[in-house]
Amino acid sequence: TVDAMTRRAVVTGASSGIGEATARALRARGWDVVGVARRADRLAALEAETGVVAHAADLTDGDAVAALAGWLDETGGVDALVHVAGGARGSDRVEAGDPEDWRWMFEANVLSGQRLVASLLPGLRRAADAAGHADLLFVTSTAAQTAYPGGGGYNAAKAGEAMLVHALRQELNGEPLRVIEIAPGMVRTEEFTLNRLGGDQDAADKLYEGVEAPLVADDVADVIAYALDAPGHVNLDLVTMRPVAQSAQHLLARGP
Ligand code: 8X3
Repeated sequence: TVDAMTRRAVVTGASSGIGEATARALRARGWDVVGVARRADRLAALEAETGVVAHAADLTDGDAVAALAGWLDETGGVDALVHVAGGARGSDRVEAGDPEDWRWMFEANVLSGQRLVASLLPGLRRAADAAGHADLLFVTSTAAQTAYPGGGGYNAAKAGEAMLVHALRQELNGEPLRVIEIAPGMVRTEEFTLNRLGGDQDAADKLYEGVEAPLVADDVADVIAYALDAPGHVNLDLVTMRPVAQSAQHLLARGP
């Protein structure tokens, strides 16, 4: 039986990186967690280890997102949507951008967020009625705030996602629904930069070279958990977080 006091979070992007770390962190703090990603094998391993319930789904598929919402409703509802899935493809100048990369980035970062809101909001509203509040948390990026050469497609997509979040918070004004944005700067995860650079490990390593302590996924997961566990009237609108060595998007201290 589901404990009526236990809150339940859906974490997207749960197969790796910040999403996986967040699923683990919430679980460790007593949340029921549903982990969503495409890679069913990785989710199954996470489920076996942590009790995070695996739900394989492709967020670019509207039917799959609607099915996720239906399944949540039938199995105890949802108190928090934690949308971490997303990412970057390519670091080309705007003039050389690959339209497929750009399309993927808008799908992954902007449209998937809209789909999740459209499908999960009714269930989140029911949870808020029962529990006092419910939450929608989005992991954007400092790339949503400051552009950089080679960032055009990702900057545009993440800024688009951030604007979706800002509009949503205003639309939900007056309802007990918190809309939270966490914007991390340089985080070293296994896959983010590797995916962006088409699997070029050397180039990925170079990006972090000499940076003494980039953020790690657990750092972001801790802040997400804090935001969700904060008293229900407290909304962390926007948390921008960077490693100390990165005092601005372009000001990165590198050691020898
Ligand atoms: C990733 C941060 O600085 O690589 O979201 O764009 S950055």
